[in-house]
Amino acid sequence: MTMLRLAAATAALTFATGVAVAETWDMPTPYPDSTFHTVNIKHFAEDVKAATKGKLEIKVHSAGSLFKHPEIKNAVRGGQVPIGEFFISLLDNENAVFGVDAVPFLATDYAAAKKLWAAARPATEKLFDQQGISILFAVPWPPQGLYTKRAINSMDDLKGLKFRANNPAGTRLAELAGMVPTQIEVPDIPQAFATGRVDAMITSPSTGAESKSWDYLSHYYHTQAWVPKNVIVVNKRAFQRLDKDTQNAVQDAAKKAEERGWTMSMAETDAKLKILRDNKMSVNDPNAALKTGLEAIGEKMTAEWLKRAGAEGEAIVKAYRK
Ligand code: PCA
Repeated sequence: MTMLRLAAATAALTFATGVAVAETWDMPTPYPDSTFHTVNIKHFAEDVKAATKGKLEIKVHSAGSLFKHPEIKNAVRGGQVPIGEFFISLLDNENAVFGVDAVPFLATDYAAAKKLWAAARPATEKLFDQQGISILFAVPWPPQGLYTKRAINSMDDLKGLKFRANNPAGTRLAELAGMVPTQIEVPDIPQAFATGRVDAMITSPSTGAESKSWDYLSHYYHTQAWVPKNVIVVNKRAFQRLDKDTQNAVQDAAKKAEERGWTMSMAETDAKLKILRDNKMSVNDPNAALKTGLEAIGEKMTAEWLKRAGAEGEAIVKAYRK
């Protein structure tokens, strides 16, 4: 008998005798293992395993290895997997509410991001609920900055650049700045720059450092343009199938993971800016021309977002600005 058959036989036996059966949940995530989000999620999985004494094991499949990033939400929705992580603003085209944290310059630091999440969470939960999905926790990336191959002193310097986007808001920003956007996932960044498909991006110091941006880029501008989030969601039916104790263990671990994740994120900016500097990237604040130019795009995109998000969007922004 092979080990696999033996394991299957043991599981069946355990089931037959009525002793709780260990369950494994496959969890697709989009980002590499060294990303702090992935580290946090693995910690979450360990907490769940310990609290349930191994009854529920969450197996993390990082870097889009089980499902590609754009497919993860629907994989959870359809029950192909019970749990998953994705970049919430990726769904901006499905419903503008999902894109509120990627509106440039609406919320640019952690305190604002926290307020914005509190304002947007109820509407976000409602939308997911209609799809049979519940939110377990959400964790922000550090504020987003601009990476380029040469000095950018004005909005004109951006014109014509091939811009790596990671959501519809990035695509729109590129268009408004006269750049040419291409959607590229984090694990594919080094290759996309190396082959010349793109030559600029806006992302966190975390992703720039993890992607070794100094190998193909030279300048980073700390624009702190927005603080976008990843969400970790479960399929409601899969969650309801768990016994009460296991459900509680998952929810407790999720609560801890959300707190830990925000703390980890806040520590990232300084740590990863140092890595960029250590690797001879030029790290600077944007000059006045670049800053005001990007802010003008932010204002335009805020107006566009409010229009798309309608009354629901207005309520979110009102609650946020209160
Ligand atoms: N890194 C991810 C999402 C935002 C970030 O900082 C990315 O670049 O796609």
